[in-house]
Amino acid sequence: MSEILKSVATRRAFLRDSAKVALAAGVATACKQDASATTVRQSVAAHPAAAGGAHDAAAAALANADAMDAMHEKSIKAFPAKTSGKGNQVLAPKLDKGVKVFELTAKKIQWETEPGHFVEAWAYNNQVPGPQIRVRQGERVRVILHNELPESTAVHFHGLELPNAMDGVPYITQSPVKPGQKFTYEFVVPNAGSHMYHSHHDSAKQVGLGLLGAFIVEPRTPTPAENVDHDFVFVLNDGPHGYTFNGKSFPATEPLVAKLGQKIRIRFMNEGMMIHPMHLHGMHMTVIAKDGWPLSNPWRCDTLNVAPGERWDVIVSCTNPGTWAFHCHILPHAESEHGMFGMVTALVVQK
Ligand SMILES: [Cu+2]
Repeated sequence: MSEILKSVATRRAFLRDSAKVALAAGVATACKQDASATTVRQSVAAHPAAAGGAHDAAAAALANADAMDAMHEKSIKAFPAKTSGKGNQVLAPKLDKGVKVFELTAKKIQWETEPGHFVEAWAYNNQVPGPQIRVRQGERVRVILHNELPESTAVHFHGLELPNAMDGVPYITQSPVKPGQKFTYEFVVPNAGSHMYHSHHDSAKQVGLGLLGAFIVEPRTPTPAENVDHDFVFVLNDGPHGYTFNGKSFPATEPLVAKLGQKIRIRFMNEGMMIHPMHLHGMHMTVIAKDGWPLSNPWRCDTLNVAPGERWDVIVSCTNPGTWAFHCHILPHAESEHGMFGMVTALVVQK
């Protein structure tokens, strides 16, 4: 026993005097007493080192934060980033004896969703979303579809209560429109509201790749909702092009710009396969229509869930100046450790 204690004391003295801390590991043995000696030595030796370690950890955390913040700042500073191609452009009809004629050509193109990021798109008239069709309730409309795709296709007018033969669903209401063929849809526009048109053939692929667009029907008799300063269409998608607003991902999404005191209308349309709770900072939204149908009791919210196929119309009174984040609140659709991306834009209320 005394031999052991002596040995420990000797070791303690040695370790205290030793400038070479690294030796401690080699000195430790299987003996309990040796282990406690090592513990004492370690607590003595570790004390000055601990302060330095904390310093290093804080410096490393700061360096990490700086690197991550720089990526976030870069993506936000790039907004609104320029890309080639713009979707949802209003298509002017040709008039044929009182009929409004719209021609849609479906074909494969390259589409830039964010700077430098090109994807294969299947598009109407070389844009994603396809051109915006805007008509009035009761007008006669002809839509001529030209298929230049490598697959059959068809156009469904989503939300319009059309005669059956015009509903655009292959093998339910018509034959598929084969590559190289065309098909003519013609009808009197029955119901007003925010509607859509899209492929209804191999649609998980074709709509995901861009065969979609807004079909907006102004009511026969304008309502107070039509009396706004800006009317924005917001088509959401989440297919192979990523998380997009009107065919673009942040920072290439377009900001909504209004002046203080103005009233804006936003028409959300979800052409994707997931829900997207749209969240506006700084001001609330007043929901005025669902799937084109005016609500008898408009209600307010700041987060509006938009499910696949749904359209929601909201009014925002721009009472709060500034640049306000406006994004999908399923956060992996909007932000990563590299910064914001996908379903993010801003409402800019200018003084
Ligand atoms: Cu989302």
